[in-house]
Amino acid sequence: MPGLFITFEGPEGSGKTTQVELLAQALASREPVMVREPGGNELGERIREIVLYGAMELDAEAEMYLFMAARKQLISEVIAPALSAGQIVVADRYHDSTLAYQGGARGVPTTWPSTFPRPDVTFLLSVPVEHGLERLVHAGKKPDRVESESVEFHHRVADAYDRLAAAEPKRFARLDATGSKEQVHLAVMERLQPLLDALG
Ligand code: Z5A
Repeated sequence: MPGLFITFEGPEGSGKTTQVELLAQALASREPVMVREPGGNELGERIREIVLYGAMELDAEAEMYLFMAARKQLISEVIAPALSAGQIVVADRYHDSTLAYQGGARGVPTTWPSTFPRPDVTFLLSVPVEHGLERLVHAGKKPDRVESESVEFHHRVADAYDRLAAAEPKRFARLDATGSKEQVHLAVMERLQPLLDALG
């Protein structure tokens, strides 16, 4: 697909939302389309309520399908049309989150559906698990259902991300996210510059 598809991934508190916001400012003149998962449209926001804040016990595979259903709707409504029109799309989490959380950490068999566009570049923001969780405590964020999982769970997520990045070194840019927000942003822009130049 034409356009440029950029995704941000990483464990809790790795700074994805912060970097997405800095990138949105840097790319403002190109009017990028910004999305977050789960969410970004009506179905996604409703599923977000169920998977992150619902009180019901969710089967792990059912949880995976809910995340993926929200994603497919977002792809159809927003991501695919924007990429076809040559726009830049920036996503705060995408299918690698399902591969890392539901696949790597919960052990559900996962695949990449052929109808889900592959990102041109995926930034994996890497911070030690405990460091990321501490950031969220300091920020006063109330933990959701997934964030409330054990530290071991979050280590399995981080390990799964590392395996995904190692398997696709061309797509993934693994960045040390323990530096300042500005340092990480500079590294993001450095990696993106050739792709932005090619886009014109
Ligand atoms: N999930 C899933 O299981 N399967 C899926 O397919 C999908 C998602 C799509 C979404 O939660 C949850 O859904 C997520 C995975 C699961 N849950 N868990 N666990 P969310 O949307 O509510 O939040 P999140 O995506 O997990 O984001 P986060 O971890 O809460 O935060 P973040 O976006 O990585 O970080 P941040 O908000 O930019 O920064 C956190 C704090 O750190 C904040 O105070 C910043 O000011 C500070 N910060 C950021 N960068 C820095 C640097 N460089 N230095 C110092 N401080 C910093």
